[in-house]
Amino acid sequence: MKLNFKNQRIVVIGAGQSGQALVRFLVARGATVAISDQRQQQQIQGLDSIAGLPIRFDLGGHSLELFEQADMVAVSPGVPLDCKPLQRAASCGIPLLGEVEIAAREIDAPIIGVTGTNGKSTTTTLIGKIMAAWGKKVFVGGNLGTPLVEACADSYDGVVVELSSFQLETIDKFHPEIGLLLNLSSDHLDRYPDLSSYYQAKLELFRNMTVDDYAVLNADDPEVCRYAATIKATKVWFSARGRMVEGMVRLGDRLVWNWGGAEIKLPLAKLQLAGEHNIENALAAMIPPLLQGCPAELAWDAVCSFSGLEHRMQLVRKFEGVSWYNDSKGTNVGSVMKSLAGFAAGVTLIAGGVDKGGDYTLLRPLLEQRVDHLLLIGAAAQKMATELSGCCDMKIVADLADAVKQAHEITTTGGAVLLSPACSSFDMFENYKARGVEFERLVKLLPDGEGRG
Ligand code: UMA
Ligand code: ADP
Repeated sequence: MKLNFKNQRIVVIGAGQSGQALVRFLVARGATVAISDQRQQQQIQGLDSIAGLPIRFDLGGHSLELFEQADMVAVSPGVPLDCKPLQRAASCGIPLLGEVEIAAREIDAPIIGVTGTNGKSTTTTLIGKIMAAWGKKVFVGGNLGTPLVEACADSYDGVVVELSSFQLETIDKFHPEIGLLLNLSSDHLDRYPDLSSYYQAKLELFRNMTVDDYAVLNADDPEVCRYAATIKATKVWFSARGRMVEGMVRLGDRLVWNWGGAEIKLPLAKLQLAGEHNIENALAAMIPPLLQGCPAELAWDAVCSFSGLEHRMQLVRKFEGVSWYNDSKGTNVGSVMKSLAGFAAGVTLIAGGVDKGGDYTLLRPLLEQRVDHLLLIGAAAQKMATELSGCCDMKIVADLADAVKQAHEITTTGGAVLLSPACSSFDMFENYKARGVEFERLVKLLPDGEGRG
């Protein structure tokens, strides 16, 4: 059901990408809009895009009376629901709706929602590539980068949206036709009191789905299997370890789609994306388009033509016999484990940033086997050093530039330097992309013939 915004007093909280997109959307629908952010104007990027609009700016802190007098508060994903202004609005009985909920009410096209702890962006992108190759006009966005509300400006055959737990916390009637849960492991414990609350936020994806909808689930993930019974949608499983017969399974050097009596086999060798985890992503991404009737060979060709997103295990440079990889999107312990698993030995790992409450000790076996040197940066450095003490040679360094300089000096020929932080970036950078861009810049500037002996 569409919401009526005409002459409604709406406060948008958070003036980042989602907040700015919400403002444009709400103003176009006749709402009386105020935007509120704890940061000062000069600290916020992109405000120019809404500067000329007839809205009230409440920057450098949240004015509580604004929240008390609103008809509705539109919530950016990065704003926790327990912050003071949202608590105040809630206590006044004012509805709090997230950007995804607001956007989805306006979208007529079938929605495919992708969540999980890791692999969301890659899988979302792959589904988008398949749909485009199939000739569909498709919107691809959400947590991936373009806020979902941008999809309301046009009409599409299909919408593929990456959904974070933050975005799913503030849904109400949001109802995708197909929902994917890729995996569940520890993340964002700086926002959630415990792991179960984080998992519950992810499971909100399925809350309004019925047996007429599809839930695409990972049969290899014990936590996903544990929660599957709570999901009402028809389950379609995938397994990179050949765990079941019906669904999308990897069997040896082939993937096999067994559904509705049909069996289709496709060759894995064509896949460009490296790593076991990307096989999981590829299997999962194939399912929604196939359920919608896309020819399997066409879909698989689209998956195989994709070589990966930036800031995920990207080879930046081979320099003086050392390979430098940017995995700035490795922002939790589980993703760093997958990234390290791709190396045999001889790694210098650069990690650290804002601690998200992850259990770094899970990294110990992989560090012992594959990492020679660990260079730690940012707010979490001391905590990581304590939890990982004795695994390998390790050092807390001043910042990313210092880490790159020292990595250049200590990494032996034939080895690799990997930026895979296991933390978010917000202590030192605008976001993970800015961190990855800076890493690449520093690596490309490394002087010939200096440093390593
Ligand atoms: N803010 C307040 N008050 C608060 C808290 C925050 O005013 O109490 C303000 C901040 O000062 C800041 C603004 O809120 O100016 C930022 O809002 P936001 O964090 O929601 O950021 P956006 O720019 O709108 O980006 C969001 C997602 N960010 C987060 O969820 C943290 C982006 O995901 C997403 O791409 C974008 O919407 C478009 O949909 C990024 C992310 O890090 C990639 N996501 C997390 C992750 O992947 O782990 C969940
Ligand atoms: P997300 O959007 O969920 O953060 P991405 O596709 O951006 O996921 O990948 C981020 C990092 O997570 C990658 O660099 C990789 O290390 C790891 N990763 C990707 N896919 C998976 C997966 N299916 N399982 C576990 N880790 C993964």
